[in-house]
Amino acid sequence: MQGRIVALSCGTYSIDVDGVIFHAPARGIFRSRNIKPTVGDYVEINDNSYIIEKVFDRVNYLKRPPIANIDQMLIIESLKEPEFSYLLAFKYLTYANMNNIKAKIILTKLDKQDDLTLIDEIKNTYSALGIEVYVVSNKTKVGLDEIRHLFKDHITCLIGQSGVGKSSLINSIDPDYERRVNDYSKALGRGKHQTKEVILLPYEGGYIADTPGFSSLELDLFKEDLAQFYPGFAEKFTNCYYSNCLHITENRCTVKEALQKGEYPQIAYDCYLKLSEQSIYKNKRYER
Ligand SMILES: Nc1nc2c(ncn2[C@@H]2O[C@H](COP(=O)(O)OP(=O)(O)OP(=O)(O)O)[C@@H](O)[C@H]2O)c(=O)[nH]1
Ligand SMILES: [Mg+2]
Ligand SMILES: [Zn+2]
Repeated sequence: MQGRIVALSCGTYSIDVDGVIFHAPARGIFRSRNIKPTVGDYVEINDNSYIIEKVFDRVNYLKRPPIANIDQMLIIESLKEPEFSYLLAFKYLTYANMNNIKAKIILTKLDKQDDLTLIDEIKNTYSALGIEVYVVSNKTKVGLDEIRHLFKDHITCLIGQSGVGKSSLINSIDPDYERRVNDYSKALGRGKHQTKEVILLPYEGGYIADTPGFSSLELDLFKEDLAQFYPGFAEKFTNCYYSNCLHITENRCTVKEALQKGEYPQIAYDCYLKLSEQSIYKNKRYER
């Protein structure tokens, strides 16, 4: 029989076969072939031994958080505790583009943020790049009705640092899930890493993946990947004069031309410069 891995705990996989959950280990052979069945994988289970025998080809695979076959990423950022970070949002968006996954942004903790100009600025910046931004409060429940439709028939991965309210968001849209949540620690300046494992929860004909939060430092992107996959760069990149253009010091760069004409948001470009500066070259040949 065939099904989808929805959880992995202590070496045992939970597999959803037409709505019934089976628990199964993986065949030892996978390790030697360097295949590690992952949450999201579509697999074949032996009807007698209940062991996972085959992992079907993946549409995509993320190393961080470990998950396969998702068709949308919802980037979760809180407006306060922790503060909204453009850098992090742009990093996640680049990561989504690299993996050919559509992404949208959900801002949480609206109840904690009085600065509506910040929300407008965030919305304007991303709408100029064709990226949708939704604003919710898991406390007052404002904005939740506007996001429910996003999940229908999709396999959605929630991604964002610890404490932003990923698990809270799942509880808000379906209180039956009772996902455990933990306080944001003001002393530590971050969440307390409540969610430890990736899990797929069935919702509206699809699944929502709750995932452990991780910080910006734990997601490494190379300079070349940023230059190619940064939001809004894809179409322009191919038209730059240099095929390995980093859109920084080069002449005849279509990204910089768009920026000068006001067609590319300055905030986005400033974050690009910072992210590029923080990252290293994939190809040593280009080091200058
Ligand atoms: N005021 C307010 N608090 C919220 C909101 N959303 C989440 N929280 C609180 O933020 C804290 C962290 O929420 P979690 O849902 O555990 O965050 P998470 O993103 O799942 O964190 P990890 O599992 O550690 O990655 C909890 O104390 C929640 O009650 C919101 O919209 N408003
Ligand atoms: Mg969580
Ligand atoms: Zn360029």
